[in-house]
Amino acid sequence: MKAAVLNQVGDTKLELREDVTTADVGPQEIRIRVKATGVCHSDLSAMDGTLPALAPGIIGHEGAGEVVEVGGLVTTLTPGDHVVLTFVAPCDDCVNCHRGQPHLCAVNAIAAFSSPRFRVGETAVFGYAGLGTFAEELVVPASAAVKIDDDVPFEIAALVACGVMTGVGAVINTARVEPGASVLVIGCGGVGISVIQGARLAGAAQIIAVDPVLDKHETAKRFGATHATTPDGLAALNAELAGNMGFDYAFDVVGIPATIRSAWDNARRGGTVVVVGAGRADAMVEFSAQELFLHDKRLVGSFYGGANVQRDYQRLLQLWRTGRLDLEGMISKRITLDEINDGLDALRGPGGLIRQIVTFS
Ligand code: CXF
Ligand code: ZN
Repeated sequence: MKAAVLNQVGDTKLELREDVTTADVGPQEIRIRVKATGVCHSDLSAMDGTLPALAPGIIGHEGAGEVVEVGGLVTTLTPGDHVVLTFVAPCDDCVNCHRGQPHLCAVNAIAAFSSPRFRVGETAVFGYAGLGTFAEELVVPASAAVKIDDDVPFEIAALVACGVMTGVGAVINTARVEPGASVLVIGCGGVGISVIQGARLAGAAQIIAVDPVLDKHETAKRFGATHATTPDGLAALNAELAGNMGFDYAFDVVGIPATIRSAWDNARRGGTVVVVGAGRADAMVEFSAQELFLHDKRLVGSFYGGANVQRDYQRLLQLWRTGRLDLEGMISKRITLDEINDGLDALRGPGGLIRQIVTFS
């Protein structure tokens, strides 16, 4: 089958190959034919070493498709089912799953680093984050797929698998923003736009979008931002809207020290700072010991929007069905797998793209 292979971490191009094969389907696994996958910033982060990934590998982690084969012990899915994938396949039997935090289950994520599920000839090829959706097919644990209704377009379903779950989940699961709140969102890519949509759903009174790219300001407003500015303009908006006291909630959706620090600085005393951006392991952020206690802020991380995928995918798609979550509007461009390197280049550039979706026939 066809897949886009990352030969080495550090490569800026993927190699399109026709001779990639998948592992056989194990008793608890399923084979998926990928129908749509988003191009997410974390795919670039896998390529450049910002986030951990093994090479050779197939990246892509925001996908939806159709079940084409199930292992002998799988009772939850059957061939023909339409599914949204998850890069955190819960094992259902670890402390995190038992305490109701399946998004923190590391069992299958760790396994993905030791059990490659693709091959090229005799060479083992890893799937990024336990998936690898830049391929026509993949084999995953059955719990990496959540069944959805057949009438949901695959490109809409794919968006839910990473960006929308991560962004909306950060607002409703992690921060639990309440009606009337003021919400600052730093970074307006696919996840940032999803945070903005989540804040709108939660009834935030003010949603302040920050991005250096001017094109993204109108986009942010289309999805619910009440104000938009460049990083340089943030201090003036803090003064105008909050009397320099800061906002109730501040979301960093970039993941670099400067933006995390800016989220902290622009949250009010007693407010909540949420780090959603996926940063480097060696990027350090400084806080003084005094400000950490004196400002009485909650500083929280949000991984995968605190997802319980069996509950939340359905919930997000219901919000889409009833017109409360705009997913169509998040698709900037449709491309084919053959065009993936152009798509990655476009995402590296400064443009206002929210999501490019790779569709498969
Ligand atoms: C990432 C987090 C690390 C694994 C891949 C997905 N989240 C969002 O893109
Ligand atoms: Zn992602």
